Amino acid sequence: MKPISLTRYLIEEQRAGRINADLRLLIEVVARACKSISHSIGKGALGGVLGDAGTGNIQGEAQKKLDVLSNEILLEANEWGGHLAGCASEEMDDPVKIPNVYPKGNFLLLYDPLDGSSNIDVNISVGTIFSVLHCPDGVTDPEVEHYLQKGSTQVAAGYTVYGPSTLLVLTVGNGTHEFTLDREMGSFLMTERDMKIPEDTKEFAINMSNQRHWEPPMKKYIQELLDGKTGPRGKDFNMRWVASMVADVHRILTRGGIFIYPKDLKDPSKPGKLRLMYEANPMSLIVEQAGGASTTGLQRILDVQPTALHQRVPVFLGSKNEVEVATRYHLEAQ
Ligand code: AHM
Ligand code: MG
Repeated sequence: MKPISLTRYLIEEQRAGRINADLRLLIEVVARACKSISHSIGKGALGGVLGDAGTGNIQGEAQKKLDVLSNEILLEANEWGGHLAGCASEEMDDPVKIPNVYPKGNFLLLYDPLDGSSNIDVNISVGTIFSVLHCPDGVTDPEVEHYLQKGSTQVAAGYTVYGPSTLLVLTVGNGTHEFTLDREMGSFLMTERDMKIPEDTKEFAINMSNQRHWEPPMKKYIQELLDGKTGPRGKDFNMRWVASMVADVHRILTRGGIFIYPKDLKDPSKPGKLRLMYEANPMSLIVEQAGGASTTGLQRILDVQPTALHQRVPVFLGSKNEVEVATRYHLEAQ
């Protein structure tokens, strides 16, 4: 049977009353922008888009040309559609207001335009992550405080992977579904409905080079996995680390695993590397909708009350039973 298109999926969700026309349009526009990003990335060195932009973002990270380009593509695609009240990005210090020449809608869009950007220049998968929130009632010019909503209030979340094929994984709160870009047709087609993360796993993803900086519960947890058959699980574990969260999370959605980016003591001022609002929250909704779990090591990520737009959090997500053990060790050490 021919797979259904993203457009048809969204229309069916609208008919079922799970999304409204504005949210459908918003997701279509984000998907269209991601196609354009995919196209630019696909050109590689021939498109003159590789390398550093020579600028930095609010987090002091050097921006790649493709970070800047992807951010612009998403901004331009979304600002005139009439479905957004505002948007915020990893690459911009402050949220962007919708220019007064365009109508405003009721949604807030947050995104990491190009996640895993250290991988761009070496031709390894990267992606876009996005989160959609309601703009609070009566607010027409949203400020930072209006974006600081718990992840559990997200109305949609998704990511793309620009890899051997371009994928879009999406949830509107009714399961997690995968769409693959048909490059000839130019449309996303559903290639997996209701993705499910196995509860148990034999695979973990973590940057092991930080091991000496970890806190004791983190060291204890990973040591158990490394002990393999002679450890408490009685089985050997495999390790994978792409260093693109989109690719690591996609592997976990496909065949299970636990992904961890913990707090470490290398830079005690940082409570983790990944950003809550446009990395951890959307990925957590996607993972929970696929039957997995996601915590900071101490609490469910979707329950964290954000205090800043670019706030960082530790992230433990994936196969439920392993996330539970790692979280228990951290809670016991409190
Ligand atoms: P980015 O948004 O600046 O690309 O950073 C986030 C990325 C994640 O995709 C990935 O999981 C992590 O950083 C890799 O970090 P490290 O290089 O420390 O292994
Ligand atoms: Mg990122």
